[in-house]
Amino acid sequence: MRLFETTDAGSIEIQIDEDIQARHEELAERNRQLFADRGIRAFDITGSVGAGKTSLIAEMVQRLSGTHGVAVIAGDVATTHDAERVTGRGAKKVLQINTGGMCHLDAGLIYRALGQLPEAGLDVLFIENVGNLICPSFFSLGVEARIAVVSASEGAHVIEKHPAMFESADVVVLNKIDIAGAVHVDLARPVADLQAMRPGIKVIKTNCLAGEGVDEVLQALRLA
Ligand SMILES: Nc1nc2c(ncn2[C@@H]2O[C@H](COP(=O)(O)OP(=O)(O)OP(=O)(O)O)[C@@H](O)[C@H]2O)c(=O)[nH]1
Ligand SMILES: [Mg+2]
Repeated sequence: MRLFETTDAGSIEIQIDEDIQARHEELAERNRQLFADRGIRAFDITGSVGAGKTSLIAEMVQRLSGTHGVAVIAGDVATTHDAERVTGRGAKKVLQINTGGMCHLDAGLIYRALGQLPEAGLDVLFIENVGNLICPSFFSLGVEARIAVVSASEGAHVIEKHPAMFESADVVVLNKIDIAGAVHVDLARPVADLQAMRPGIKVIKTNCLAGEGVDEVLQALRLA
């Protein structure tokens, strides 16, 4: 966004983008400090609508709940469906944020939700961002790592069409490998695009319905 102020001497551009971005970074830093103080390792799980974010989180929570104090914050425009799907997997707390229309979570929203988490006994927090590959990539939440989930049914060119998301990811999960053939997608293409964009980035193929590859995701996050 660009904002101009008109004076007798002409128009002056006010650097509103930079100011807003700097404010978001400050809020993210406050979260980062809070996570560090409370010994919580937090992860931002992003990806398109229906990519498999909730399915992956539910599988990870199930595997970790015996050894870790896990909490989940699920972000969606509306409904509590995702929080309900994760409930019963062993998390100590599951919260749902409804953005009411906003296409991403931000550090301020997360900070407010953190006030609802137990003060003690948590060491892992999974944050499911709102489903899309655009807005969430521009907002840091103050987490340790971002996991971008992309599914085979999003097509072979999804990586190159959404560079900001994949440039900001620390781990990429390529989900729904079981249906790649049915939707005529050769997974070699997104994998090659990722390696060209981010040489050496960890890319893990999963079938979250069957739980395949989930242990590898946990290893990549140094949770197993
Ligand atoms: N075939 C197949 N289906 C999957 C897989 N993972 C998830 N699904 C299905 O895909 C649909 C969407 O999965 P979700 O986990 O809800 O996806 P999401 O990214 O959380 O979706 P939003 O929160 O709406 O953005 C559900 O019907 C899942 O059962 C997979 O690996 N293979
Ligand atoms: Mg979901």
